[in-house]
Amino acid sequence: MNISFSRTSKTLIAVTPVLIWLFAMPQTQAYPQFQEFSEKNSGRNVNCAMCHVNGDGPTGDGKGQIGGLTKEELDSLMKARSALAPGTLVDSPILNKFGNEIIKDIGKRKFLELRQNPKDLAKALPAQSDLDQDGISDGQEYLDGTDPLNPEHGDPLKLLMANLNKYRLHVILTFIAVMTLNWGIMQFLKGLEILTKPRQIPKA
Ligand SMILES: [Ca+2]
Repeated sequence: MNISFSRTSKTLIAVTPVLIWLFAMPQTQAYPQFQEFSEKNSGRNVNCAMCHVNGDGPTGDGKGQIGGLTKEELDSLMKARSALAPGTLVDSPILNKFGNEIIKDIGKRKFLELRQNPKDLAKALPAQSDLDQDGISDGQEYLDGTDPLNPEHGDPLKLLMANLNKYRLHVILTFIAVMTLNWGIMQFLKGLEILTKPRQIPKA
């Protein structure tokens, strides 16, 4: 009996720190609905890096993953998770700039509601928000499955149209210059033709 009690006590002593750690550690909260929707809607490969620091998501002990966070970062994480209403500046260490912006713009409560209808996340984000300034809104990049933090990454046609719009004055001036040059060359060739054309000597 004594031996059994002793073994039980030793086991409890051994597992207690692990249990304390498990309860003290923030639980991983992953929301794959959004990544799955973006990937399916766009036909592009979308991984967790669209919103998270780590492309493998928040689980693990790597950079930007819960197991590797410092005490200060854990405090920031808990603060970010309590930002239920929109308008709160959050700096979650497991989220990238886009992920933090989503929570700031719509709040954690709304974000959790949108799990039922992840398509509506695009409409919930501010239409003018374009974090990478490539001319394609964050919400549209979410629908397109492109990186909202990389100005080189976007739907090719939309990037072209955005750049044409952005540099329209340059495009117009270049067009005028090309047309003017073309006109000048045509006039030069006409003049050359006149000069080189054999003269018609009138018959006496
Ligand atoms: Ca963009």
